[in-house]
Amino acid sequence: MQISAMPLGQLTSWPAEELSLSKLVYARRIAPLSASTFTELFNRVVGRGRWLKAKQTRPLGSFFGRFWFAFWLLACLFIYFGKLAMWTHCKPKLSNCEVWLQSLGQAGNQKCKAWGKRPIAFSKGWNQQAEPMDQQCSSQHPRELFARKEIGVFCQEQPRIGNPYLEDAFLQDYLKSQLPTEVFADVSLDLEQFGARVKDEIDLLGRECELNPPQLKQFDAWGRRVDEIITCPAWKRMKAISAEEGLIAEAYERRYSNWSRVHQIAKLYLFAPSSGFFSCPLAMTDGAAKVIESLGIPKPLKEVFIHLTSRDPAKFWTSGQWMTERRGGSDVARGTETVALELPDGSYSLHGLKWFTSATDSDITLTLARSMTADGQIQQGSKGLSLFYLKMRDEEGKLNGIEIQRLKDKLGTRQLPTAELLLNGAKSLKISAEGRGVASIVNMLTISRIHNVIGAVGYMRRVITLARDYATKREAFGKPLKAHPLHMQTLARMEVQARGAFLLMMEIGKLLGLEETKKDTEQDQHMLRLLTPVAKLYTGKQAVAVTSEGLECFGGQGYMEDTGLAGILRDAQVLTIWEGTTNILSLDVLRSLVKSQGKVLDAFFSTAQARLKVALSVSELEISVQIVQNDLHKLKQFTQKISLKGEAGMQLSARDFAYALARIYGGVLLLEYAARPNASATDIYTAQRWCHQDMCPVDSEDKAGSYSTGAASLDTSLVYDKHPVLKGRL
Ligand code: UCC
Repeated sequence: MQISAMPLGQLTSWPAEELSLSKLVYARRIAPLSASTFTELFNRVVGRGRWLKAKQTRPLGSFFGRFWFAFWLLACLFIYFGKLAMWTHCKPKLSNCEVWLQSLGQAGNQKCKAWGKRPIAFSKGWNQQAEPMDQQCSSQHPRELFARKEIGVFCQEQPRIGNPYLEDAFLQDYLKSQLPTEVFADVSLDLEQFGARVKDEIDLLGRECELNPPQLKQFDAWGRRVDEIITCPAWKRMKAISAEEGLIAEAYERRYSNWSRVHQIAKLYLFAPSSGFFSCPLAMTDGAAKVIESLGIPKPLKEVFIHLTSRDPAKFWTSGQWMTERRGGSDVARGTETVALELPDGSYSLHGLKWFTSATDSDITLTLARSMTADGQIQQGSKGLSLFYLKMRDEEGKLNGIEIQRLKDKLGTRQLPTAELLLNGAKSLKISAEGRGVASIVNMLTISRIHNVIGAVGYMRRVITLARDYATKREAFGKPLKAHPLHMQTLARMEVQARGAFLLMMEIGKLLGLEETKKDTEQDQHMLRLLTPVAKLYTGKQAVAVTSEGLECFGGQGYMEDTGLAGILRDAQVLTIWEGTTNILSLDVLRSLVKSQGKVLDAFFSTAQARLKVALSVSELEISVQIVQNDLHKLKQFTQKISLKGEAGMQLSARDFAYALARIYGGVLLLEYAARPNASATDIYTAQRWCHQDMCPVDSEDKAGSYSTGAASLDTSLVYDKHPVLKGRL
């Protein structure tokens, strides 16, 4: 009789000769037997049953019986002690084990079977707690333990963020050292509460935005053109949160006078890396509010300004910034083809194609176009461009003479609806003087470039926070990563970069706050003009370098999309591109020099020297101060030498020149910060490490001949080595 066909209830009534250990064990596996039934049957088989009987009847023929008995006994012992060993081995380790491998959006496919239990609470974001492993361990039926073999018992604990304000000692100390006491008390409380919201709510929403990118629905079911951008609920929630938290309002209410910008920037810095790139529409919204304010809030824009700076989610509007057309994202003056036809009521109808428009679900936008005269004439170049304001949709929700051609397929920032738009009679208002479009929109550019800096520093901080946490959880070569000095050195270098970038960001925030409350000096104005492109280009590049280094800190997991880590690098890459590439911003630094007739540089040198003097009072900083002073001297000499060659002659060195400004000023800020009365040994060490890099690359490259006569043509020959272009064939 087959055991599988045998009713289990009849097992006890079976004659002992027909029972065997294998049948018994099999019976136990397919259905639980009570302990007493099992013992009775076992005794029958092993004790008084078949084996004894066989011994009496076939004393020599019992060999196979003994063999099977010994085999099954050993097997049972092996299984029992194996289980015990595994349980004692893994239980303490797994008690904190969370589900690193459980995939976002792929529940059921990648299940952590650490203690044999398959379904584990599926988490979409970094912060959702997976079920603690010891609970899983204790509730398992023994037969499920075998399932564990499929993936083993180890699950890496995942890196997490806590409250980003409370985890950021440098931010807290900085604010405490800079803000007036009562302002600090308010701001600190607000940031702590906001930090908790970032950790518990915003970060998860940000991840949801990443997993549910926007979609374009061009037609409805009946063939009507609708051009609807469908965004996920989390994206919409970000808009409401931005209003509630006053992420734009704070800067324009100015309740802390010139410190309001510092407060807003600190908040945006906590927000940006968790925001699912809602930081982008906020950057443009801030920029639009700034443009409108700098125009004196003209009557037709009064309501718009109220919406842009509202704390009420129902009233809050976001703005776009449409500058890029097919001919140019950098060379806006020559690349803009869009024309504006004046209508009888004084408004304008826009016609053109905008090639990249970010956050195209915004409520309003600012854009550039060329006014066309009644006889169809338009003026080319920068002087032909004016600035226009328009609403995306009319009161009924219909698009305002706009067709959404497609959404852009991007490397990163996939959370963000970036579109290609056809303007086919979009009704708009001209808000700048005729031909002053670029000069007017640069107010917006300045603000969105500052937001770019905030995003860059925010991403650096985020990847370091995660890597730092991971270094306590991940073991390699018998100890946690944090016990490996080489790993700590790598993280420390990232930290130094992030701190220098942070001080550049906050310095700009301070200067902007002074400008907006009319407390600034002429020197401050020059510094703001100069430092904005310098910080944008430098921190953008460093964000890519630091996030790339940061991904390495997680090994292969850093390269995985479902960990959420890979997206940090993809997203950071945009920071060097939009709002002006590194070279365009280097040229903007030159523009600021030329336009101010060198006054921005005078302001730079005198401010740097004055601030360095403060640092000289601390003996540990002496050598570093000397390094920076030497570099300042070299930079000054280089400037005098190169200025003789004129603007064109300076272009070849523009990037290295901007880097020198960034590194030297970063050094000045770190040294001054490290020299304050309550500075820590870490502050001093940070300043020393920063000053250890090549602070004045423009000097070293000059000495290496990079800007010499012939260097440009040698560069071209190198790039087009044996290429037809060098032989004039292309
Ligand atoms: O739109 C984009 C994406 C939006 C998303 C933003 C989110 C970021 C936040 C991230 C958060 C994490 S990307 C597209 C951005 N496009 C650009 O950045 C354009 C890049 N190109 C430039 O910057 C060029 O250098 C241009 C467009 C400024 C060059 O134009 P022109 O007309 O050739 O330049 P001109 O003739 O030198 O300057 C025209 C006027 C002059 O003033 P006037 O006429 O009074 O002499 C300049 O002094 O504009 C003035 N000007 C400036 N003023 C030019 N640049 C500046 C400046 N930076 N600051 C002050």
